[in-house]
Amino acid sequence: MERVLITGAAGDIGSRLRVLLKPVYRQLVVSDRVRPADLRADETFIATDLTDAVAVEGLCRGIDGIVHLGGKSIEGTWDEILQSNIIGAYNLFEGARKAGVKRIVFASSNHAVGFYPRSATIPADVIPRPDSRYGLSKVFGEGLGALYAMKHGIGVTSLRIGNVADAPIDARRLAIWLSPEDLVRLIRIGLERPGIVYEVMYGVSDNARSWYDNSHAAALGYAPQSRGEDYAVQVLAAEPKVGKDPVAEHYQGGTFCAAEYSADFDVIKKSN
Ligand code: 15L
Repeated sequence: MERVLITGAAGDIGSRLRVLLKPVYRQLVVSDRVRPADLRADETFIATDLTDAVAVEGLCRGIDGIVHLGGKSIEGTWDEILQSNIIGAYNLFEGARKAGVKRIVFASSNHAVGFYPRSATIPADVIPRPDSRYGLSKVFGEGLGALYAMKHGIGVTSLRIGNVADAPIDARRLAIWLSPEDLVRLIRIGLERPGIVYEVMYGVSDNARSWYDNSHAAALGYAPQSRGEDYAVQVLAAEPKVGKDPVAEHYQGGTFCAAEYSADFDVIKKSN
C-alpha cells in the first residue's frame, strides 16, 4: 500500500485520519467536496464531488487503497442520502474497479444494525436492521463491498463504526466508542492484511459494555488498545437521569431509532 486515498477527508474522522495515516502511507491523497480548512502544505488534496462519476474515476486512478468516509454521516432527507451515500458510494466502487484499486475500507456504521436491542450481543454476520435512511445507505454500501469483492476481486472491509471520539461522550457511547488509534488499527487490517476478500468488523474499542461480538475482527488480528470502561465513572455521573426516550434507550441505534418512529413500540419490542 503506497498510494492511499481518504474520501470525506474534511469531516471529523477524515481530519483525524489525515494526521494519523500520514506517517503510515508514503503517498496519502485526501479528497472531499470542499478543501479542509486546516489543509497543510504537505498534503495532496483533490476536490471531488462523489456524485460526479467521471471525476471519481479520475480520483481513483493510480490509487492502491481507499478509505471511503465520504458522504453524509448522519440522517438526511431521501434525496440527500440518495445523492451522497447511494450514488456517491456506487461511483466510488465503480471508479475503483475501473482504476484497478486493490483494497477498499468502507466506513459503514452501527446504524446499519441499529434496531437490535441493547440486550443483544450481535456478531458481524447478523441480518441488517438499519435504523434510518442513513443506516440503510450503509447496508447498501456493505452490499456494494461484497459485490465488488466477489465479482471484481477488490479486497473490501466494511467497518461498522460506533462513535469515534477522544473519549466516550455518554452512556450509549460507552458501548460503541472507538478511539482514533483503534480505528487506524482496523483500517490497517483492511488495507494491508494478506488474503482479505470481503470482511465485516465492528469499529469499536475494547469496551466492557459492548453490544458486539467482535471475535471475527480479533481473528483478523484486531487488538484494540483503548478501553471505554476507563471513562465509565465520569460518563455515568454526567448522564441525565430522566427525560429519556424509551425507543432510543431500548435499541442500540439510540436516537436514530426514535426519530420519525411511528410503530406501536409495546408490540414491536416483544418480537426481539
Ligand atoms: C454514526 O454513524 C454517525 O456518523 C456519528 O455522527 C454518530 O451519530 C454515531 O454514528 C453514533 O451512533 O454515535
